[in-house]
Amino acid sequence: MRVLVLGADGYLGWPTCLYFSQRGHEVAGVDNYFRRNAAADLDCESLIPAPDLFRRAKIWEDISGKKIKVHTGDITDYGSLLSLFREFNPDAVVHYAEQPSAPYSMINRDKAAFTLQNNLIGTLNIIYAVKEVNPDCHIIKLGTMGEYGTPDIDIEEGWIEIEHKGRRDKFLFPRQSGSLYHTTKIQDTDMLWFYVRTWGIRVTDLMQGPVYGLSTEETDTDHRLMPSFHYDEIFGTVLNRFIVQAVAGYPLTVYGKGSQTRGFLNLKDTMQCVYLSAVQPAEQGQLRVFNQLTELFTVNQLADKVKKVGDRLGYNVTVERIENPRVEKEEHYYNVHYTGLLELGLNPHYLTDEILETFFTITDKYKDRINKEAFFKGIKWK
Ligand code: USQ
Repeated sequence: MRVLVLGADGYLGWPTCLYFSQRGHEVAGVDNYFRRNAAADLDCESLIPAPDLFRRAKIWEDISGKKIKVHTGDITDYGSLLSLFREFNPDAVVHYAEQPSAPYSMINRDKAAFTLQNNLIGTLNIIYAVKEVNPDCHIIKLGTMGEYGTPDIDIEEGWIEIEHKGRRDKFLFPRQSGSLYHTTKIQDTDMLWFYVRTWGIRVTDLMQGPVYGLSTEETDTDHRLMPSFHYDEIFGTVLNRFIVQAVAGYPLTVYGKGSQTRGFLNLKDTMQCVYLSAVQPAEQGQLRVFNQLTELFTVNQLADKVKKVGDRLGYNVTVERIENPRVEKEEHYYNVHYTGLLELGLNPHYLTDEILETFFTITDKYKDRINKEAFFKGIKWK
């Protein structure tokens, strides 16, 4: 397959390029370096000093003999996206090229507007490029479990059958997110569904929970191939933050009561999920939705696990419950269905003490780069 990865410089994008390349596919990656630049502006740079895409592609070629074509480009610029599609003619496009942070989208109006513009126009441009160049191209879109919010009923895998006044129909599962960023993901899903119905394109929308981890088979081959990794309040996800906080001797920042439950997955499993979706594509005229997670945890459970393993390794981990800067339910029902990816062949890496230990060991190598100021700036939802 020819696979185009949009957002190739990111935490998920770069390991995805390697994963497909290692398995014999032709890969092209594009990034506009938004996150690198935003992180530099906001003083919250990646823990791991990742070389730029051109240098990383060269390192990968030297190690594996495999070529990844890389481009610097912004997918909100339709002209350049279209030329890329024409030149590479992908069979599948993996779309990570979004502003991915809930706190970033809540900083102020400008950042909210940027998030809307970047995420929605980017998605629209991909849809148009697919239609114009190859309507058979499979769009694999990173959505988020946060689209559903925390409803008081079971969360189905994308769709729900509703019986109303004696008649039945199938709809997208109701969505009610908790940030402007997550709202743009709902809008993406709606837009994709519109064009699936109207133009018959093929789309897989992956409702992913927070990802953790630092290693994949390919990134482990050389430290210069490791992904960018954020632990700050804006771009870091909760478990990644907790590990770095523990290594730095900073109290784990549990927001509010800490009973918020989310569906988590290992970085290695994100790779599997995206790959399995690509090699077993959606049909034309199908919006296929998977809930992409392997386990449910509350924030408190994660803090307990990190404390237990961290203490055993000699870190003396402390936990602090701080006032929740977000508006979210801290105690809620959460029962999610997530069998679709398992049926495609996902073989999960669950969060064991051993996995946490390895995570501590890798993080510790970079502890001199930890900027404690980045752990908590207090970006409030209101
Ligand atoms: N949390 C804490 N302490 C922290 C950081 C977070 O208690 O220091 C809590 C949050 O309040 C929230 C939960 O942990 O209840 C998850 O927060 P998060 O920052 O790990 O994840 P979130 O902001 O929801 O966003 C992340 C990714 C986003 C992805 C999403 C999946 O940044 O791109 O879409 O995870 S999900 O959460 O399922 O929507």
